[in-house]
Amino acid sequence: MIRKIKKILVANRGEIAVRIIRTCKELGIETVAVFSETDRTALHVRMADEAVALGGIKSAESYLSSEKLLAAAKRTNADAIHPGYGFLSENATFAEKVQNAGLVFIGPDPESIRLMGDKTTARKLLSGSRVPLAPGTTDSVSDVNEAKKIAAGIGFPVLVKASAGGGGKGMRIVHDPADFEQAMTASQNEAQNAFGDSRVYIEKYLEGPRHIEFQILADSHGEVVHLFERECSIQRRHQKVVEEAPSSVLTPALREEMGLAATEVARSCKYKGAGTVEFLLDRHNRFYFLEMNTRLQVEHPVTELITGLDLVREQIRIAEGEPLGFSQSDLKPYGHAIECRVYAEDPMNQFLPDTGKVHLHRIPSGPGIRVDSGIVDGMEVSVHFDPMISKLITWDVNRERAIARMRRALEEYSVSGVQTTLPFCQFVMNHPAFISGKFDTHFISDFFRPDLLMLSDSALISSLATGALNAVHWYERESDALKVQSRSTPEFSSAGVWKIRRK
Ligand code: MV4
Repeated sequence: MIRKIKKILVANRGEIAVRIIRTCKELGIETVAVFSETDRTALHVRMADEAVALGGIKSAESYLSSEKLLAAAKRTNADAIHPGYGFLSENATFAEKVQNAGLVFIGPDPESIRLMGDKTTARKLLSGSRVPLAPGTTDSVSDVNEAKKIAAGIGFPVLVKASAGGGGKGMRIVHDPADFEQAMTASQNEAQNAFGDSRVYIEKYLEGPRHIEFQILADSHGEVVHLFERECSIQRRHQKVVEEAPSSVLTPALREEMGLAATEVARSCKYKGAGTVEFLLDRHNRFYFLEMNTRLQVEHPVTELITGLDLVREQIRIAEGEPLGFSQSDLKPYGHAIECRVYAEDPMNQFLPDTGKVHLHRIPSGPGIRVDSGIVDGMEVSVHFDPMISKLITWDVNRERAIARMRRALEEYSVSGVQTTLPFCQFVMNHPAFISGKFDTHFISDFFRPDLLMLSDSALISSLATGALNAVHWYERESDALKVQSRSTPEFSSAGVWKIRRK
């Protein structure tokens, strides 16, 4: 069934909302932005054809409110909702509500989200298949003494993971049986707080693995393809910082084998849309399924650059019921792409988030450079949302040249007003372990110390400028407070819907 989508409500903010709006424009699809009180002047709001104020400052009262989002969609006559990533993107109940309201949810069906959202259900589903799982339980464990016996059977070290989790939340490594009980309780508590679900399960802890994930696309006619892998081993606090495609350790044979496993995972849950299958790869090139993310991911651009596809376009076409326009054998990766995430975090100070006004955001350009950002000069990075400022992606014909291009791009990049991970990205691009391709998920703890940051001239100047600007703006803010009351925002009607007049 082909159902043309004419208007999409983008239930997100920042760079991913901007990213989705861009593709919609190219496809001639109208867009509706939504925004919280503090995002009134944000880029995604300016770029959309219409914008609806959700009210509220915190996520819970804005981008996480399914009622407000559905009301906004109804009011603007949108026929589909794109959830982006984060927020409600992997919330099966939200997907269900969207469908029940007669709207298209741009993503998989609620059943697929639910199946993969529960990590034990996913493991159970795949336990009889050819997809290799990390050794461990396929059910959650509740009795501590029984769980301890199971852990001993698996062999320490083990990981206690949250059944409702993913992304490392609630996870505890246990090396010594004596620490098991405490770790399990901690994991259960963290899971209860984060997901409202205290169930945990046990896996063998694989040491020094690489995190390799496969992008898949599945249409509503049962066709599934994979778009090769992304290497995502460079992370801290389970937050990726540098990703690349392809991985420098996969042989064509291993790529094919893992790709096949990834498509099998997608088939097992009757997947539809764009999704990602995460694997761990050990030193002996054995791979294990970890989890499936049922959304578009932050790092999707590296896949776009090596395949030439627009993943948001594919998502929309699939949601319209169109068959995939290509088969696996049509897909050939070309060249190499690297993504550096630019966060408002201080690499000199344990990557603590830095909030404040981004006075100046000067982005690099030229051959093979892509910058995805939702930031405009003068925008505030607040405590309410993710502190990611942008994603800098470079492409070139091979890895060595993509790295050289990234170094050049990082030199051109400057942000003032907040500390950023830019100097850290420079550190990675110049590190022998990264350059040789011989690194794993422990890269940062193994190799990084703040005193190894070599601030380039431009980074130093930018850092000094940041300090100076902060002083000036601190002073201005004090006098600003007096003017605020008389300032109006004429571009918004009190009704909350803002129609942009074009031409
Ligand atoms: C693991 C693992 C080792 N063994 N599972 C992290 C995020 C989530 N997707 C699963 N993760 C991991 N699961 C087994 N059985 C290693 C990771 C992992 C990791 C663990 C500790 C510190 C940093 C890490 C970075 C990436 C992956």
